[in-house]
Amino acid sequence: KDIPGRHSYAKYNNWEKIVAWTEKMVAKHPEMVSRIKIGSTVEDNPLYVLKIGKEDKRRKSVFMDCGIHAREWVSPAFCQWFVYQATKTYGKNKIMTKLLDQMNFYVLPVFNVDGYIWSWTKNRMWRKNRSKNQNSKCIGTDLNRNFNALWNSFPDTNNPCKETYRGPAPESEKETKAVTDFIRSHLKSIKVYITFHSYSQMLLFPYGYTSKLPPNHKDLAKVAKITTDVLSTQYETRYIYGPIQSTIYPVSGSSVDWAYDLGIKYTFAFELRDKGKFGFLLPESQIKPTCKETMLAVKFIAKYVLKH
Ligand code: ING
Ligand code: ZN
Repeated sequence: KDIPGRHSYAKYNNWEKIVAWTEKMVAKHPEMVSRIKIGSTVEDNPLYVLKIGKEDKRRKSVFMDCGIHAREWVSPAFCQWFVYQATKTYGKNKIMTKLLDQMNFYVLPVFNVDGYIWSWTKNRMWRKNRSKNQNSKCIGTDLNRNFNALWNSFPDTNNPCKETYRGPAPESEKETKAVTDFIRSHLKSIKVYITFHSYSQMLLFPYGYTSKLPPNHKDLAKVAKITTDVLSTQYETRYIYGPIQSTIYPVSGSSVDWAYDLGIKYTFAFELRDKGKFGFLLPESQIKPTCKETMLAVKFIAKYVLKH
């Protein structure tokens, strides 16, 4: 299972391996998995979403993205694990079977493909995408500041040399535009949006751009509480949860706030392991444990929304 040079769920896989893996998943489960090219990146790499579930337009669906920030490698690892486990346990695990019988999952395993490649080849700590900026030598936009959610309201994001540069306009980046177009065109079915970051062990929900609480705050807080409890049942990993602004920091232009304001009532961001000991450089030995506990959490959220 863990052969050197091959794709492995217990290892970090480079972009080339992830692409080959998407093909393999479709070939292995043609009745359940399909690959949709939702756009391409600045450097002309494809943006692939894997759709898991059976064809049915009326279904509810969950949209998940991983790897919006290049260096957060455990995040794409989770998206791969999710697809693998979903297909493997369908028909065996009661909850997964029920979920896939009634919902579709759209999984974008790597959102920021160019940045991910850069973090593998040139700079392990790269965060942004790789687009050129006018009148600046600095490269890249922070895709999680590039969404149309009170975009540019915090002044620290308008310097192209900063890690949190918001880009020249909302959805200025090809990657952001591909994802927002896809979500808008599937909005009828998408009931849950989840984005995966690392690290900090937090479960975050709107808002980041204001200290105001969203209309269904109580419900979100309840779901988040149970979700973090469920997550901790696997290895006793502790997560904190709460609105982005008061739990982590004020952020404008984030994907979670954008998806929420678009009308998706359940939008969450996971900050996966750890709490800073290894940070972005989470050892490969922690990939599987991280994925297993996170899987429980995601299944709970999906199950909850299916019922409500
Ligand atoms: N943290 C996130 C960031 O973009 C976050 C925190 C998540 C903010 C979701 C807003 C919405 O700053 C990391 N580590 O990237
Ligand atoms: Zn991040």
